[in-house]
Amino acid sequence: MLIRLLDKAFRERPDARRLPLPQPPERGPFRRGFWRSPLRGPWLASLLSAALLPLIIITAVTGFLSHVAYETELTGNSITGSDGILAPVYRALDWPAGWAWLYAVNQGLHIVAGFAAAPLLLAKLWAVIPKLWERPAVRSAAHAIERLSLALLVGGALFVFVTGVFNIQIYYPWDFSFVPSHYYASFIFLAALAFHIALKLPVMRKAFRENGVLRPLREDLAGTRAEAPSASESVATEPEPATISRRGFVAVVGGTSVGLTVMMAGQSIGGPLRDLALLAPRGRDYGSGPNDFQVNKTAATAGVTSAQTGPSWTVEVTGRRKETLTRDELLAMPQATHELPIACVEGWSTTQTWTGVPLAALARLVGAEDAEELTVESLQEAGSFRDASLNTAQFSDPRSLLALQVNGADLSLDHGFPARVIVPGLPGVHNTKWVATMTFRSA
Ligand SMILES: Nc1nc2c(c(=O)[nH]1)N[C@H]1C(S)=C(S)[C@@H](COP(=O)(O)O)O[C@H]1N2
Ligand SMILES: [Mo]
Repeated sequence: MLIRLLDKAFRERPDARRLPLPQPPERGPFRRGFWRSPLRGPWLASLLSAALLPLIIITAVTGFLSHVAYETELTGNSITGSDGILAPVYRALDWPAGWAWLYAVNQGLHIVAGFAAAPLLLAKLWAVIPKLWERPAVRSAAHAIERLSLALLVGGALFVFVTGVFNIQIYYPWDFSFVPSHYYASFIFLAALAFHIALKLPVMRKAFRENGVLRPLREDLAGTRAEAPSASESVATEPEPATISRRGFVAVVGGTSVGLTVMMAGQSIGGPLRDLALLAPRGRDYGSGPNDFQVNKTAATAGVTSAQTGPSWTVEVTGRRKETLTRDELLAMPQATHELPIACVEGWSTTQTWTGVPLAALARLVGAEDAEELTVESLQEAGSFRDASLNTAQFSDPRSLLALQVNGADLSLDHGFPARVIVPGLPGVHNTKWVATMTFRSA
């Protein structure tokens, strides 16, 4: 409606009545005849979009929830802020202190759905690529707005996907920081997507009405013909004979998506499925014995040496009082054992049996049961790992531990020896390894 009005205004302005200038013949990809695949057209684009949408919704919702769990000091933000539209959801779930496995499931879904969407997204871009080269580049005001929204849509989609994958690989060939850019780019992407859906829903309806939703999948190779060129600029005007049927194309793209789903799910679900996680960036072997499970950053990578973690190690716990405890003193306190997952933002998780001193007992030790915040610092060089910050519900949960042992053995150096934090339901990043200081603060 708005678009139609704009379009009309544009056309009715007197200076918009241009003289027909002689146009040079279009060349290369700008010539519509350059694009020859008979598969391209509104039906294929619509089918891929219909498959993409639920995956994008899952990725978006879990992404916002992950942001809630990750940034424990939420600032004013209308989606994930403490008064944001998602606030009732995580309050109802009693997240993060509630269900221990919640973040593992959330982040598993985020990464699996994101990866599953990738082949569909690339196929969709392939299906509509002639539009990128469309000439004239701008036909009307409406066309200009649509193309601008497409630039934001495609740019946003590629940006969130590429930064997400690079983050999993802990590879940062850029100068901006991942969390805010991935987060804010998703707003641009989703806004452009909402606009795109509103604009294209009629096109999709028409494509499905005219071709049937699944009917073109019944055509064999010989029966594969281009749609009517009038249906869209993406349809070839001079199609070549098909080299793959539509169902063949859909099977390859869908198969790739399912394959990625299985591989990415392997590392979140774990157990025997972990062996399928062929693309897992952290590999699939982590040594042997009770400490044989995924390591995010090794002690060597973090620059933590055995001199720092030797017999002279102590942890400094500060509240109303200050206590300095050796590892033996911690072991002499009452120990608790809980089975809890480490659920990394990268999508992998691993559930182990942890033994150590409840954080609540340490709070009591320094007279800080009523503190509002616990900040945990690592031995790791300042600045190279952010301090974990836990709220009252999180550090008072009886399952929250300063863990000393895992699966009945002492922690290995890579898993945070002499002591590390383990809390239920939070992203792995809050489970600080090689703990040096713990500070309870009141408002
Ligand atoms: N000091 C320190 N603690 C840390 C990290 C780190 O890099 N340095 N990584 C965090 C992240 S992102 C995760 S997912 C978990 C991984 O724990 P693991 O290596 O024992 O599996 O540790 C957390 N604790
Ligand atoms: Mo992590």
